[in-house]
Amino acid sequence: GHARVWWKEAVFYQVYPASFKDSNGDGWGDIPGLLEKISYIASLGVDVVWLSPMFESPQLDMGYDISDYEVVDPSYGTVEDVERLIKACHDNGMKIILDLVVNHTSDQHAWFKDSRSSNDNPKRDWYFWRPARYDEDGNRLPPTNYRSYFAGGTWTWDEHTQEYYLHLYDKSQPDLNWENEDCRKAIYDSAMRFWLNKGIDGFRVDTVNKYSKVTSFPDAPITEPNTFIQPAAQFWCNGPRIHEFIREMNTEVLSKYTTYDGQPVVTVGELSLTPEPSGVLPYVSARQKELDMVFQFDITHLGQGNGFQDKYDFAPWQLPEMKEIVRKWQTFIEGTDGWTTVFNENHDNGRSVSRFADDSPEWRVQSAKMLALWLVTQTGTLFLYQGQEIGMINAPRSWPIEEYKDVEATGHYAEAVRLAVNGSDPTRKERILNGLQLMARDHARLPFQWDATHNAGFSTGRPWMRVHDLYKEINAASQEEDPDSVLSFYKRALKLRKEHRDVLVYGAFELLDLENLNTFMFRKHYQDRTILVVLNFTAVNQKAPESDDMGLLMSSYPKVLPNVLQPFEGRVYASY
Ligand code: TEU
Repeated sequence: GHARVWWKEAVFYQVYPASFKDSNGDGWGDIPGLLEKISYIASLGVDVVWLSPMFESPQLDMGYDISDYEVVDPSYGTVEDVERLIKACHDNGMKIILDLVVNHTSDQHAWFKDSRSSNDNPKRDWYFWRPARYDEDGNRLPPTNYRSYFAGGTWTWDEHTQEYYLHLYDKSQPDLNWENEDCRKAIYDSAMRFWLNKGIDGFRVDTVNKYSKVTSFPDAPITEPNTFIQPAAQFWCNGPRIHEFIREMNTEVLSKYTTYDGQPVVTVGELSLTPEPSGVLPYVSARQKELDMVFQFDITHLGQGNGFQDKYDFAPWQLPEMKEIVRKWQTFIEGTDGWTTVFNENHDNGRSVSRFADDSPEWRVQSAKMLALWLVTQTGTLFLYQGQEIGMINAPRSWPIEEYKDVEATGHYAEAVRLAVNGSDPTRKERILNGLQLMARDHARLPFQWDATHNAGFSTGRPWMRVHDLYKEINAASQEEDPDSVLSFYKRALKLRKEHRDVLVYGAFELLDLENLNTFMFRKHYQDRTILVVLNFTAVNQKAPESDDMGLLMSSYPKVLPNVLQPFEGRVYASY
């Protein structure tokens, strides 16, 4: 079996601070607001708070563009506020981790300002600068043809020093050059030790597999017609020195710190673009001393089109595909010293009820409960995203595109309009809009729905993102008092996970009935104990499975029918 460690059994709760709770009426969530809600978070049965970036930032990518790691953005509060937050979490028996965003900085970071100031500045080499190329007609071309995440290429021209710099994300997010040792040391001091010394318990590590690139930067083969920029992840993801860099970060920094209660600090890295277990395992194998665990994103890619360009071109999927994904990442750690994570929401994705089940008024509550059982019964460390516990759903489809604020959404939409207008893909605008309505990152960033008062109790001012039309129907206050609410159900489900942690957190996963398009069934095994999980992913009755000698532990319906699974019903049985 797997070694027992605190963070394997812990439930993590992600807070996206801009959208959680505003204390000063400027329409933007803040740390004092979050402090008011610490007892709410603790009451859920959560063990660790993961706080998304609150560092100084121009906010072009919502704080994932950091201009000073050691300063808290004034819109969120002060370093002292965060110190108070760390203490409040600990006083409530919870740990707290921060986001570590060190693949890139903001172009407003002092390091980048120095780097771009002259070709021979000592920090020139802290970022990737390359000369232009020229075609036969003498037109200037970027060093390579790589496509970036938010539409557009990965190189931006700098007039002043007459070179291009690399950015995998927005042009305001230049990539740091991890090849440079001084740069790595500065990262460890400023982004890591500064906060570890203040008592945080670990990090969620942003884009961790992109620190090492193929620095000769060859052109990518042309796989997408009609465009200069091409997918090129093979040259900037999981690069040649990646494991060396992460191991160094671990030995030099992380291994020297403990949590407030004297245990090893925790890391969870983001591992996009690594679809095979053989590529993921080295990052999380305990003896490698790199990361404790990673997010692998197959599950949130369900419904997304291929590659970056078509991410929002919705691709229909069926339940067996989801089952295969779950099986793959549930079982890949068997017989290894690695670990896995369980999640289906974060700040980069649409809401799970809207994407994986049914967010209509008739079924959204049942859908949220069924998805809760799906999560809490899986092996690995569980991550919940704010609002998931009250069944928050996507923004209404009737909202105009102007309500979408995210740099990725606006980039993809503008590109779709361009390709539609120039005739190369006439229906693209409608298709991408449809995809954004389902999968845009904006959906998760709507203000938290606290209660039925003005602005859902999020802010007394004008919220930076529009409040969901349904906040009077879906909010935490009304659910607190209702034993049948999604919130009350989540609390019970998290308790169930803790009580049956041997089987639910550590057990072996066995998928049943892969081909079934309507129900998702699996068993969990631990020694001689078995748990059976049965989930109806449709809005109609399904046949309940044989569960002969097993006892019902929990159902998402108040009244369980013997041979029938009701719409979106979930059930958990145990053999002990
Ligand atoms: O995202 C990293 C990333 O590359 C993707 O997994 C993610 O899906 C993103 O939405 C791109 O489509 C992280 C952060 O979670 C994200 O919010 C930031 O925009 C990004 O890094 C850049 O820092």
